[in-house]
Amino acid sequence: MRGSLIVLEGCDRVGKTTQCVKLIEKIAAYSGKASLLKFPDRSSLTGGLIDNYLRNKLELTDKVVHLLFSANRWELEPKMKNLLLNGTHLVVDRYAFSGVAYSAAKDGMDMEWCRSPDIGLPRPDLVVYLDLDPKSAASRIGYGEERYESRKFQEAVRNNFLKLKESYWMIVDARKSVDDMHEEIWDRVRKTIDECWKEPIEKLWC
Ligand code: DGP
Repeated sequence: MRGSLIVLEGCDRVGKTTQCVKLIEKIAAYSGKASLLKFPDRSSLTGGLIDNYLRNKLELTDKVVHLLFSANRWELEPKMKNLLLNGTHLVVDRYAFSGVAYSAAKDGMDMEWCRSPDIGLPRPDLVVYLDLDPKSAASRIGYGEERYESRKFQEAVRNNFLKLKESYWMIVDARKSVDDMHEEIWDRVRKTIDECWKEPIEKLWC
């Protein structure tokens, strides 16, 4: 039985990482093998460049940085596939949807162009999108430390995310308490785990 691929998405400071940690514990207790991945993976070669870019220590053109983020995901594609085929459930903190939503929020960046380098990555069985008004997110601890954390930019990112919504997405109101959100997410994730092993891993945007 293959594992399920669960992706958490959303703008900055909406609480994705907290939900990922709670979810991974729950999945591990429910069905054994579970792994948490995070994009960008700042530990790889491309991840080091991305980290410097996000902390405003390196300037790169928009198209170059977009392709770097995508390469950062492709670097982990063989590992993701192996884990899924070995029956490990994956919880992924950000994925190709962030790639499109953030890059296409920049002037002169076309959404279809932004989508193309990630075509063919493993398609998630479920995308959990945490939705929060950027005004509320801006009041959360640590906001504004990195490159993309400005209200206007986050508004554009949020609009883009909502354009990317597909049948395998669930939208969660991130104004709810951590525990209420977790319960809502877990209910859907459990159903996904129970169902998706019957289907092959699909390819994203193919
Ligand atoms: P995080 O480590 O989750 O705070 O993400 C770092 C920042 O990078 C965050 O502002 C979202 C942004 N980001 C994540 N993935 C991508 C991507 O593929 N492309 C672009 N342009 N930005 C991304």
